[in-house]
Amino acid sequence: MKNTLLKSIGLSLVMFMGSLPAYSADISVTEPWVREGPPAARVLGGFMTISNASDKDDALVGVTSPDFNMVEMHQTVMQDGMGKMIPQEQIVVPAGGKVVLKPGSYHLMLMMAKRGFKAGDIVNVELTFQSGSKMPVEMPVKKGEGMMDHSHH
Ligand SMILES: [Cu+2]
Repeated sequence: MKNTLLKSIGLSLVMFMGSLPAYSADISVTEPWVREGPPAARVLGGFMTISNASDKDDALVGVTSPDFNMVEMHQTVMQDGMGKMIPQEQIVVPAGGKVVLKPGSYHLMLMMAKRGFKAGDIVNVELTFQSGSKMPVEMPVKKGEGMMDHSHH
């Protein structure tokens, strides 16, 4: 009884932290965040670092969110001096390495939002990997001036 309670508290903590491995000992997600958009924005960009401690390549192959009707994986590439977003079937997480999803590079495109989001809100997503593991991640919404939050007034 007591043990069960402790376990569920531990699980809640993992869910709350959002950056610890949940279902795979090898894959971990750190620094997840979603860039705040205009108040009526229905498309937002999501970013995180995904690390793979195993000796086999893995790949992010799917993302779902209860808060968005569609989530795609994109890569921003420069074409003719313009940033263009290319949909990706998967994002490889190399063995013993990591992939960084960040503005101007790989990112999650959270589309058809079911409600508005502002800085301080949380976007829940579930990541599916090629290895079959799934991982829930809580992504805090932040203002998007790089990694630093410079307030403009
Ligand atoms: Cu995009």
